[in-house]
Amino acid sequence: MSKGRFITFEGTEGCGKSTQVKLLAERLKALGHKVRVLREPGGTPIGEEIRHTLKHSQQNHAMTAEAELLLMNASRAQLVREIIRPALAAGEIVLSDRFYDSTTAYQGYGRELDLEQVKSVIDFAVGSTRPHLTLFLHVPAEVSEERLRSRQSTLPFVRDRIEEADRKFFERVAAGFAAIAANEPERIKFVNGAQPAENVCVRIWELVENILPKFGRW
Ligand code: Z5A
Repeated sequence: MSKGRFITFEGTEGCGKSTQVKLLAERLKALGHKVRVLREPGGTPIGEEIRHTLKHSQQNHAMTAEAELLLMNASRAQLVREIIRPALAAGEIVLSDRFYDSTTAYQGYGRELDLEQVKSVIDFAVGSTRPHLTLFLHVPAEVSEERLRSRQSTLPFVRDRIEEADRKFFERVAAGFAAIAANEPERIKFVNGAQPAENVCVRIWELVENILPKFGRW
């Protein structure tokens, strides 16, 4: 087993993942841990190009669900081998803003691809590299919509193909996350993301502390 720890953050858009990844990284670094912060899709030069193709490229309008599934996992296969495995082997704590549960939720439940085929593609991309802990930040749809509205009002508009999906798609994604979390209660911990960010951070710390290696006893 590798010496490091791998923690992933999951949930619907605007659930507060990026905010909590940042807060947790700061806390871990202050305690002397070496921390690696990643996001998906992306996280490597190749992955960031794939991210652009998936989200913002002017040429992506005709993308099929199958191509989307494979591109998400091409980015992931690169990230696992280029960054995650070496970082874990070196004893780092790797925090990723999304990982393969997002594929199951978005491409499996959301795009309604066959869940067994989705699982096969994920297994091929990640092999034995699995999170030690996954924090599933749950927020009601109205909360997430309100947060995204207020963030958008402060930023210039950037087209995002995935956000162009209809409301039913995002409802299936949210239901998918709930089903995924219920299936794997040992790994995936439910966190109420609708609370103030400081409270969410306290709950996350309680869960993370349990899986941290004690210094000198790796
Ligand atoms: N995707 C996929 O389809 N398949 C896959 O396998 C993978 C991904 C890996 C990535 O988009 C897209 O790719 C995503 C899923 C899909 N698509 N969609 N739609 P992204 O990386 O651009 O964005 P995101 O992952 O969806 O996250 P986000 O929208 O940036 O939200 P967040 O990171 O969860 O939240 P945040 O940025 O921390 O917070 C959002 C706002 O709320 C912000 O203004 C905060 O200041 C505020 N906030 C945060 N926490 C709180 C609390 N507790 N109270 C009040 N306000 C808060």
